[in-house]
Amino acid sequence: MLPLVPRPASIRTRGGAPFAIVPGTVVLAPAAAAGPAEVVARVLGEAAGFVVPVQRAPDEGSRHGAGTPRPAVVLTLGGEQPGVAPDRAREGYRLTADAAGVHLTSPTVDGLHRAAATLRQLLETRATSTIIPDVQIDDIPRYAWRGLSVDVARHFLTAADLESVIELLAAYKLNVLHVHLTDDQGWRLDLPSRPELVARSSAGAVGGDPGGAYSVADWARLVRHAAARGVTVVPEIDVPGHVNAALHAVPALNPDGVAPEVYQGTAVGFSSLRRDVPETVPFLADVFADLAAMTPGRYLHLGGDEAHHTPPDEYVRLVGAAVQAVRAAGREVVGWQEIAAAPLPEGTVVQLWDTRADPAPVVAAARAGARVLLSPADRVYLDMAYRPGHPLGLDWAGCIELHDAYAWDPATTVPGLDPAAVIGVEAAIWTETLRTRDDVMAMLLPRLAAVAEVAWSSSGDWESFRERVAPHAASWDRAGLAWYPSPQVSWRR
Ligand code: TNX
Repeated sequence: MLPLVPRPASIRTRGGAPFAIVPGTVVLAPAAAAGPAEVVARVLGEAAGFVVPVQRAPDEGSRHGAGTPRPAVVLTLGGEQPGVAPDRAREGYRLTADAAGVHLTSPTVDGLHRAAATLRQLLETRATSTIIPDVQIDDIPRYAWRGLSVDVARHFLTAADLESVIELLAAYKLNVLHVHLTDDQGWRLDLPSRPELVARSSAGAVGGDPGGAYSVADWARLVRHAAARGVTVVPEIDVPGHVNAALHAVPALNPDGVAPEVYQGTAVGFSSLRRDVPETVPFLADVFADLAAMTPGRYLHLGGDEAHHTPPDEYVRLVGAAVQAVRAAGREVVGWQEIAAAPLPEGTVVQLWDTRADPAPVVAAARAGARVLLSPADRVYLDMAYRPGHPLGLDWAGCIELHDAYAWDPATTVPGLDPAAVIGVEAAIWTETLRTRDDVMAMLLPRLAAVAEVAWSSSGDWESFRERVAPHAASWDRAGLAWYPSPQVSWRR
């Protein structure tokens, strides 16, 4: 059994001679696939201990021509799969290896990134790091949206920390990094139109810990880093609740013009924007316009959760104003499940999280044309402790061991929800109790690998997963990533 996570749709091992990386091995790719080709070359080079260069592929169709006698890993764009939904087919890929060469084929660059992730696991989780077995892998994701939401507001993570999170996402074929940039405790992204937000509200964090924020240049680098691995960044500005940092930085957002103190606790639901304050709507327009200008991609996330101090009618009007700001910036809306109470444009992504709440409004929103992103807290809130007494994490949604994160089916988890409305699965990690990169990694690993398989693979098999994931510990160790040695797996390091 090849130790691949998430499990590919089809693996045929053929028992012939393997491909060996030797001095002289090259990566061949057309110019359009230079991104994944660089990733593949780096992975091969690290496994082999010498530099593997990238060369521009000769014209399509002539790749076995006289000009390429050297052992090669060849990337090709093509191989459309007719009859498969385009949002899934675009990331499908084929990987074949034999003694003569390795071929990665996908209709898109993103799909070549997924193929590269498979190739990387074939090298890093097996005993001989320079040999690829004689194999044909045909693979396609179950869901188009496979993400992780990271809270950098309660505790700050540096851009370098987030870059290592992006590496991890790419390694497990996750394609969305959702960044929860603002909350009561801090505002973490500098916006050119509103410099006072970061100037006044980024220094602190929960418990009086040091804060921080991303500059415009940091953010641009982060977005590029993600794109170079086939990962899309979805930034979240959380309104109309979770806004104490904004109210602190911008006194005019307060009805009496008086800014509240900075907040370093962990309560939720006490702050709110106000529709009758004249500054509110221009503020929403500015922040979402800046966010759109700074971030490529289709979506902006406007939060919308836990606005316990916003009267229901005002909540609907404020979410409406935020939706308008996102649309005016040319983007589509993502919001936490509470936004289902407001009228939403067709195609809005509603992110379900609160497994204690009645899902009926989300089911109704889906019937009216919304798509649903599944983040059920009792399965994928990776800030929940692994077990009672675990030194990190919360437990309001229960403890989540590796098996709990793995053993659920997105198609049946919400009663009454049309499975066709599910756009995907997103894990989340909130940082009230997590202060460092190691804290975050030790909560993500190994559970993020389990969620990745739920989101990518069409059927679950726990016994197979626990065997396949075991040797991944060795690559986490080599990469210097903290992880939790769940007793549910016989780890191999
Ligand atoms: C709920 S999930 C929250 C966050 C907390 C988290 C802690 C959501 C949309 N809101 O504000 O950080 O629980 O697990």
